[in-house]
Amino acid sequence: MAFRGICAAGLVGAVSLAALVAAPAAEAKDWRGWNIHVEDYPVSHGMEAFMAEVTEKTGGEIKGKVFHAGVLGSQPDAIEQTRLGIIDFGEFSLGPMGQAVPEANVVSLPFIFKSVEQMHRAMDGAPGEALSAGLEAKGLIALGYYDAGARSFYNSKGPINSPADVEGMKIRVMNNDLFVDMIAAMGGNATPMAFAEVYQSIKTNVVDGAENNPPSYESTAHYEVAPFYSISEHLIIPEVLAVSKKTWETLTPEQQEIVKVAGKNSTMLQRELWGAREAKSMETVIAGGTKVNTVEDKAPFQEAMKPVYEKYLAANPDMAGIVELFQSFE
Ligand code: BDP
Repeated sequence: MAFRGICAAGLVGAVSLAALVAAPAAEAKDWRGWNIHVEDYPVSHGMEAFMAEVTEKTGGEIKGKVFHAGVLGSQPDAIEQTRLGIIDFGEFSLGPMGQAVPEANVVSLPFIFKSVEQMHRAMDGAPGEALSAGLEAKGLIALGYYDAGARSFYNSKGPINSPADVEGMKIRVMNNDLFVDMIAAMGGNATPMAFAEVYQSIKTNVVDGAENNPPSYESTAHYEVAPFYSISEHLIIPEVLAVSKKTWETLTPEQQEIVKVAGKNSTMLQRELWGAREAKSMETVIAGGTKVNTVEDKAPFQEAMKPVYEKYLAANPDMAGIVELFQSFE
């Protein structure tokens, strides 16, 4: 009892001393940022630039660290933790986001965008605003939409040229029922799986392949175990740099403005870096032995996706307007 009393007294002493030393300055914020990618990746450079600008412009009131390579957990878990404010910010694919934010699923519909350029215009315009509103309703403040190019199929068996080539294949997909339906519509078997497990799963034939953009195919070394890359570009899924609404609400209006501007600047930087990395990644995988083929006729793939759209709209009739908004955006 006496011992505890001394400890308690010591603690009180330490606390009041700290309070005196820290005196008038506001408590500095120390943010944790989630990132799934390795340090040398366009997303990672964008996030580092964002954090550096926020720290500089707030005069150190907001500091933080970006945790790369998914060390803070898988993407679906990180989305939840950011919504709860356990993680302060992150850069997420809108693919797995669809499970939490219904609006996000619109950009996971195969072939919803006509091109990456159209995707950028849409995300910077009214469709992007509709999406940001959906994200905010689920506890995430969107600061900018990063580029993730287009996703294509790759596997260990052979080139894919038509949906029939996917038939019977085991394909890893991101965690979202829509992608399971997408593979099923071609007669394949989809396995939702964490990004970190894909390399080993292809290597040990748990799955035959997966699908992703060239930088992710290259940076994860998936090309070593799945050397057939077939340019199908069936998904163009933007990504979002987002701050937890819980964290956002602790900021002063001035700090919020700084964070917003830094988010926009980092988005421009990331999009610039993306194009160069895509080209470099293609060179790397080809030098590493990847056989690349381009799907000449995408129409059969688009045709095969009709039931995916129908099922999605039947289950989410309230999303019809936003699907139309994205499709009609020039
Ligand atoms: C990459 C995305 C990343 C996803 C990953 C995946 O940038 O957010 O986690 O694909 O397939 O292109 O899981």
